[in-house]
Amino acid sequence: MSNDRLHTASPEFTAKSRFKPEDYDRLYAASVADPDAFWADIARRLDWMRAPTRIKDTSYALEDFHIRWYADGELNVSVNCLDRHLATRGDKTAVIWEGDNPEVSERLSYRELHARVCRFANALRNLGVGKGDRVTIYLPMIVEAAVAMLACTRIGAVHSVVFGGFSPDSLAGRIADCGSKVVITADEGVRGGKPVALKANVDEALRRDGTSVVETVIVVRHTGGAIQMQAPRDRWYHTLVEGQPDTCDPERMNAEDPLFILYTSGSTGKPKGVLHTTGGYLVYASYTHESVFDLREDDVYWCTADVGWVTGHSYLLYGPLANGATTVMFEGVPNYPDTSRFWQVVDKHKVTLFYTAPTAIRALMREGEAPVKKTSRASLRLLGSVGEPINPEAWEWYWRVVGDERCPIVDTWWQTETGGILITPLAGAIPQKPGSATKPFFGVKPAVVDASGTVLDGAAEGNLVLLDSWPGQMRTLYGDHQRFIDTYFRTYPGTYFTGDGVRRDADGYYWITGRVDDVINVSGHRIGTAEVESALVAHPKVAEAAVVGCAHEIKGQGIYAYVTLNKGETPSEDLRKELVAWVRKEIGPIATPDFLQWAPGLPKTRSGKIMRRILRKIAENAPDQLGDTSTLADPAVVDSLVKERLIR
Ligand code: 6R9
Repeated sequence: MSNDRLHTASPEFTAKSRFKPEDYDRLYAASVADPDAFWADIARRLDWMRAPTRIKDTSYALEDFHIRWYADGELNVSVNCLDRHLATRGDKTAVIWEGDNPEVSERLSYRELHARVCRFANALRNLGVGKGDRVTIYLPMIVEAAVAMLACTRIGAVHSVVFGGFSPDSLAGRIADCGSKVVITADEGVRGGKPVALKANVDEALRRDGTSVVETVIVVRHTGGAIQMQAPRDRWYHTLVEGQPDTCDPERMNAEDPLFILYTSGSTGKPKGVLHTTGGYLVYASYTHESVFDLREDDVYWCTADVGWVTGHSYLLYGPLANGATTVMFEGVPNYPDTSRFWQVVDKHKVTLFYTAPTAIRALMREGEAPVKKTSRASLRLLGSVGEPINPEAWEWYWRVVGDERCPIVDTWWQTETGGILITPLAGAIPQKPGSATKPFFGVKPAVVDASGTVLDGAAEGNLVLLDSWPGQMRTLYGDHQRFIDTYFRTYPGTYFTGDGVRRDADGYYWITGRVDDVINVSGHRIGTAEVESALVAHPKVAEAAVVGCAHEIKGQGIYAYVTLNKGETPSEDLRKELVAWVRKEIGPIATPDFLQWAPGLPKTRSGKIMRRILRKIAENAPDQLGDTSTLADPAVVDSLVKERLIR
C-alpha cells in the first residue's frame, strides 16, 4: 500500500461486519466473471410475482444499444418495501420522522406505513391515476412524501419528485416535460423555522405554458398556513384518504416498467429526466444499501438527503424499506435551532448509521468541536459521505470528531443516472484512504480513459467511464432516448461516460476529481452552467452571461457569473443584487450566484465560442495559467477581466 493514511476498521467492527478483509477480491472477481450468475443470485433478495429467468441483457454498442435486466420478471416495489415485512416486522418502526421543530417527531411501524400507503394509493386510483401515468411530487420532508412515492409504485404510476427548493419556473418545466396529470404538494414546508410557500409555487407554476395537463393538485395540510384552494382542481389530501380501505391490490409490474423520473442538470440548458425502471433498480438499491452500510436488523439508519434528490430515493426510502430497516426522515437543517442538531437527533433516536454530504460536514467543522462534543453519539457505528469529493481534512474531522475514531467512513461515489452506489469502501473489507471512494462495488467495471478514449492501465489519471452495465443503471431520458445515447454513450463508444474526472493510484484506489463537463457541483447539488446563463440572459438588462465554477470553502464549488449588460445599462451594486435575486427566483436558491463580475466583453474565439477555460482560470485566481490565448478574437477583454476579478 502507498503511504496515504490508511484507516482499517477496528477488530470489533470487522468481527461482526458482513464483509471481511479476505472477501472483497474474491467476491468482486466472481461478480464480474459471471454477471448472470451473480445478479440472478442477488435478485432472490426480492419478492417477485414472477421470478426472472432472463438476467442481464445489455449492450453499449451503438448499433445494438439496449439495457435490460430481469426482463421477464414481475414485481411491485411497494409490496417489497411493505407487505413482505408485515409478518415478521409489522410492529418494527419503518420511518422515524423528525420535524424541523425539535419538539416534534413521529414513529411509523411497517403496518401503519402500509395502511397509509394503501389508503392513498386507493385515493389516487379513484382519481383515475393508473399504470404509466406521471405524478409530480413537490413536498417537504414529511411522511406524506414517502407515502406518496410508495403509493405511486403500488398502482404503477411513475413519480417525478421535484425538490421543494425549486422555483415555480423550474417546477413548471418538469411538470410539462413529463406531462403529469397530478401534482402532490403541501400548504407550506418549513426549514430552520421559516415557511416555504409550496402551494403558492404550484399555483404559479400551473400558470406557465405546458402545464395544462395537470388535472388535480393534492394538498397536504402541514403548517396550516393560508393558501388559495381552487375548485375543482385542488383537493385536500386528508379528505381524499378519509374512509379509504387500508388494503390495496398492488399492480403487477414488469421489471423494465418505469418506476420514476428524476430531473437532473446536464451540460446543456434543459434538465434531463433520468428514468429508472422497477426490477433492476430495486435489486441494486437494496443490495448496495445492505452491503455498503453493513446493515443489521437493529440498526437505526439516517440519510440526511432530501427526497428531491436521488440519494433520498435510493438510500432514504427504497433501499432501506426494501431491507426492512428503520429509516430516519429529517425535515430540518443542520444549524437549527443550533449547530448541534444533527448530533442531538442521533442521540434522540439512537442512530447507528449516518449518511450525509461533505458540504454539511465542512459547514459544521467551521463551528468547531464543541457543538459535536457536547453530545454522546455513542450509538453511531458507521458514517457515510456522498454528493461530491470529500477533502481529506473534512474526512479526518468526520472520523475524529463525529465518529470518535471508532466509526469507519464510506465515501460513496455514484450519480442520479447510476441509481445506486458504484464506487465505495465496504467498511469491514476495504481499508479507507481519506478522500478516496476506494474500490468498485460488486459487478461494477470502472475504467480510466484518456481524452482519445484509450483505456489506461495501472496508476493513471483521466476520465471515468464504466465498461459494462449494472442493474441500477438508468434506462433512458424521458421522452428523449437519442439524447440519452448521445450524452452518455457517444463520447467514448462502447462505454458509459460519467462526466467525472478520476485518478487511480498504485493500489487500485479511485479518487474522483470532479466534473469535467459544464456541470457545477454546489453543496453536492448539480447545477448546469447553461441553466444559470439562460436565467441571467432572460433578464431584460443582460446582454450576455457566462458561468463557471469556483472554489468555495463550504459548498465545494460556488457559482461565478460574468455578465455583460445591454448598451446603455450601467453596472451598480443594486443591479448586481437584483440579478442575483433574479437567478434565485428563476431557478431556486441553490443556484444563487456567489460571485457576479461585470464583463465589458467575454473572451471568445474568432468563431464566437466563449472560452470558458479562461474564465475558469480567472475565477480560480490563476491569471498566470490562462494557457493559449492565441485564438482569442480580442485579447484585451481578458486583461480587463483579470484586473477586475473578484477572488484574489
Ligand atoms: C449521488 C449523487 C453526481 C455527481 C457525480 C460526482 C459527484 C457524488 C461523490 C461525488 C466524489 C463522491 N459525486 N458522489 N464525487 N466523491 N463520493 O450525488 O448524484 O446529484 O447526480 O451527482 O456528484 O461529480 O458525477 P448526483
